[in-house]
Amino acid sequence: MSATPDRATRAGVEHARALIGDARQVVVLTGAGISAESGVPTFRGSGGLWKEYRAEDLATPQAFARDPRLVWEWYGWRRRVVQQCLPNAAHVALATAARERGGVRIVTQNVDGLHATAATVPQALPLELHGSLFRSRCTRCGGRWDDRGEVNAATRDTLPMCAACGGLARPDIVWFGESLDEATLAQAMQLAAGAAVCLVVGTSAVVYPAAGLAEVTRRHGGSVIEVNVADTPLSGTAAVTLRGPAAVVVPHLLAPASE
Ligand code: BJW
Ligand code: ZN
Repeated sequence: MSATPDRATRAGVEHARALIGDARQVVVLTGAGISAESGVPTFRGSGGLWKEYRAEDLATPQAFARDPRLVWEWYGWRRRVVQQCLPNAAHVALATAARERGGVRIVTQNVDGLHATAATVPQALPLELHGSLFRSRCTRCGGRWDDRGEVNAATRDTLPMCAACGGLARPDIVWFGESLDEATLAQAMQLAAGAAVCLVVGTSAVVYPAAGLAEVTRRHGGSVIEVNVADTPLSGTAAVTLRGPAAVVVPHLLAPASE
C-alpha cells in the first residue's frame, strides 16, 4: 500500500477498522515482517536469513550441541544488528492501542525485543513465543538472565557462561524441534480463543504452533485480519487481507476514528 491507498485497499482498511472497533478483545500475532522496516532481517523470502544460512546449522539443539561456537557467533551478530534497530510506526501504533484502547494484547514470534522497547505500559508488553535474543539460559542448571553483551566466540572457553554454576550458556530462543514455554503458549491460546479479532502482521504463518493461533480465533467465531506484503497460507481464509508494509498499514488500522 502506498501512502495513498487505492479504493480496494481503502475499503479493506475500513472493513478492518470496523471489525477492530467493534471488538472487545483483539489479539495481535506478529512475525518478522513487522520489524522489516526497522532494519531487522526476516527469515524467509528474498533477503531472508534462511537464504544465506541453513536453519539446521544454526537454529536447532543439534546444531548447538555440534558447534556451539558457530551458533553463538551467529547470535552475537544478530544481537549487534538488532541493537542498531528502533521500533517503527507499526510497533508504536500497537503499543499505543494496547495502552489507550484496552483489550489489545500482542503475541509475537519475534526475538528482537522491539515490541517491548515500544511499550510504555505493562499491558503493551508482548508474549514472546520464541524467546529473546537478549536473554541467555544455562544448559546445565536452566537459569535464565538478561544478556545484551558482546559475544566472544573465539574459543569454546570464551563463550557466555552461567554465573551461578559455570555451565555453558545458550541463547534463550526456541529452536526448531523444541517446545515453546507451556505457560506462555497456553496464555496465547487463551487470548486467541477469546478474541473477536486476530490481527496477524508480517508472518509467513508456516511455523507452528504460532501460526495456529489465527485458526483458534476463527474456530471460536472471531475474524482474522492479515497485514502482509505477500500471500500466506492464511490469506485465503482471512476476513480481510491487506497487502502493504506493516509500518504504513497498521497505523491506518489503529488510528482513532477522528484522525
Ligand atoms: C512484511 C514486511 C513488511 C516482509 N510488512 N509484512 C516437521 C519436522 C520437524 C518439526 C516440524 C515439522 N512440521 C512442523 C514442525 C514443527 C515446527 C514447524 O512449524 N516447522 C515448520 C517450518 C514446518 N515447529 C517447531 O519446531 C516449534 N516447536 C514445536 O512445534 O514443538 C513441538 C514439536 C517438536 C518436534 C516436532 C514436532 C513438534 C518451534 C518453532 C521455533 C521457531 N523458531 C524460530 C527461531 C529461529 C532462530 C532465531 O530467531 O534465532 O522462530 S524459526 C523462525 O520462524 C523464527 C520465527 O519466529 C519463525 C516465524 O517466522 P516469521 O516471523 O513468520 O518470519 P518469516 O521470515 O517467515 O516471514 C516474514 C513475513 O513478513 C513474510 O510473510 C513476508 O511477506 C512478510 N513481510 N516484510 C509486512 N514490511
Ligand atoms: Zn547454570
